[in-house]
Amino acid sequence: MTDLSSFISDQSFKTALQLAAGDSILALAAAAARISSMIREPAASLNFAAAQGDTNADGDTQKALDLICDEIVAAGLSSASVATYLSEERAVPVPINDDGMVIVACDPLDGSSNIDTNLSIGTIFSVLPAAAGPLQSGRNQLASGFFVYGPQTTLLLTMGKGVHAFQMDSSGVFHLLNWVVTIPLKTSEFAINAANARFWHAPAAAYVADCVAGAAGPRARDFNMRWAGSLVADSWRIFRRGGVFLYPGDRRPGYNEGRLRLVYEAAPVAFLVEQAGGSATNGTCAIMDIVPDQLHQRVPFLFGSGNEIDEVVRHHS
Ligand code: FDP
Repeated sequence: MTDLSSFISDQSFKTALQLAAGDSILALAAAAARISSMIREPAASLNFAAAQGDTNADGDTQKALDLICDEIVAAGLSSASVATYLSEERAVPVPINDDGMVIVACDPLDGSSNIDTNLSIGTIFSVLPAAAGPLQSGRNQLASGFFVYGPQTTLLLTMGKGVHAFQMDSSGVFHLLNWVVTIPLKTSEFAINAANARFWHAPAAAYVADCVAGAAGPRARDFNMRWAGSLVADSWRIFRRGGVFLYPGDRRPGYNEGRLRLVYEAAPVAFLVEQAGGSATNGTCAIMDIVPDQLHQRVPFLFGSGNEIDEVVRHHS
């Protein structure tokens, strides 16, 4: 089986930027292996879920594990050609190496409200050229991916030539899976936090109403709903069997632009989604085309099977 290190060597990267991106992916994989083994330690999980009393730049309460994972990722990146680390847990960009070639943007622990429920959590990352500064369009990404710490520890990775899936073995090595990662165009499964239905704007409300109406409604078929409440878990399922994920903006205070962060959540997942043949939008614009104004800005995030995202976009136009 091909391991991640051989897989990256096999890409025959030539430019310093490509080599730096490859090194940063290996550094992230080493950090993910550490995180994965740490969260499997007995008796630790409840402490990991303890709130630290602080909030991050976006107002979320930080858990102990959020901060530990952030430290592990930042420390791991110091050995790679990384100029700057952008993290959900840090208010401002963190300089790493003066001569680093790339920026790594990261949500070190996505789905942290699931830590003490033994559901999948993960680490999301985006690798960007350092020369263009911290606020760049997702189209500039050299690589992106996410690790899932679930029943298996896995990685979905793109470097702009399709999406590749890896699974970690017991010694912390990631092995390439024999899986052509493509998101089917058609699906009958959607994911949204339906508890917010009364706050949704008309396009999301209308799309979901059509799905819920099922065979008797305008879509003329029955739909199923899944919501893990962990972006990495919901995303993995969509890469595996199709579906749509919707976190639209809504009328709750602070949720005008939804909940998910553009730079280190939506853009890296959108890069994977497009590379797997799916679509990712804020309703009117491809996520990959949005240039951030701020490091921690939120974005309505609607992605998944192409035909359904077309339908979602139709409701926005
Ligand atoms: P979490 O706050 O637990 O880290 O990234 C934010 C996120 O989880 C996503 O993983 C998840 O999709 C979403 O928030 C869940 O939001 P709701 O609790 O509003 O459903």
